[in-house]
Amino acid sequence: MTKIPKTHPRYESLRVREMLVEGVESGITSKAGLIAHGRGEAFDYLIGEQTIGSARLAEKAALSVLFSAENPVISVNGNVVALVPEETVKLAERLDAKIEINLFHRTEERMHRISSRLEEYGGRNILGLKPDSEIPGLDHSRGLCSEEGIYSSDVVLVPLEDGDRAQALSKLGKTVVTVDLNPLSRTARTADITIVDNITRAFSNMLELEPLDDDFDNEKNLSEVLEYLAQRLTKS
Ligand code: PTJ
Repeated sequence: MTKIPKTHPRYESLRVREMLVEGVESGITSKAGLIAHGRGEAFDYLIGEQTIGSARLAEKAALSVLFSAENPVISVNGNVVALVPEETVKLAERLDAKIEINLFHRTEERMHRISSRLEEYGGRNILGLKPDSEIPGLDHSRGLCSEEGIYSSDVVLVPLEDGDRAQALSKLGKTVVTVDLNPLSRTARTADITIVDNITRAFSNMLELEPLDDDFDNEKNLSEVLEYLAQRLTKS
């Protein structure tokens, strides 16, 4: 991994990039994951690389639905595990949730590497390696899931997700919580709760914040994010 000097003005952003590069080199992250990250970075730049008020509210609302779920599941991919492996394991512990690996670019080798990385951080009983169920409406490998996990879950936290899966999960009657820096994405629009924050901050926050059991309106929250972005773009 390239060592980034701490004095560099873009230290944090470059450090996170290097985590993704390491993810690709160790067979965890797909090459397409780098492009997905670039899109996220652009939106992060626009929101000022900080957790904005609307995101904090969504994080608290997400904690509330996840804490009260019967069978909460955190669905992870190669980007999530490159960026927040430790936080994912800790969050699953905090929420008493299962972790399931679901890959867009699924290979058995990546599945095992991702599972091993989570185990290095104390993750246990990682689901998804031996899928025994399918999410209807998705083509074969993207639809694969675990009966014990996603299929029977009531609330799914699916960060950095593609729109098709978020929609299919929603159609299956799941409460969908996502983390997505793009407030305009199909996933962001489909989810019941969308956290517009970098996953590196969102998961850390969710380990600290207390749940807020209030009526959460995702559409209103996303409008507030867009309003915030518009103000930043027009104010300078
Ligand atoms: O590991 P795989 O094979 O399952 O592939 C995973 C990727 C991420 C490549 C795949 O799911 C994909 O192509 O995703 P998309 O459709 O590009 O969507 C990813 C979304 O996550 C985009 O809207 C990005 O803006 C957003 N995003 C990227 N990085 C971050 C992020 N959101 C929060 N934090 C980030 N660090």
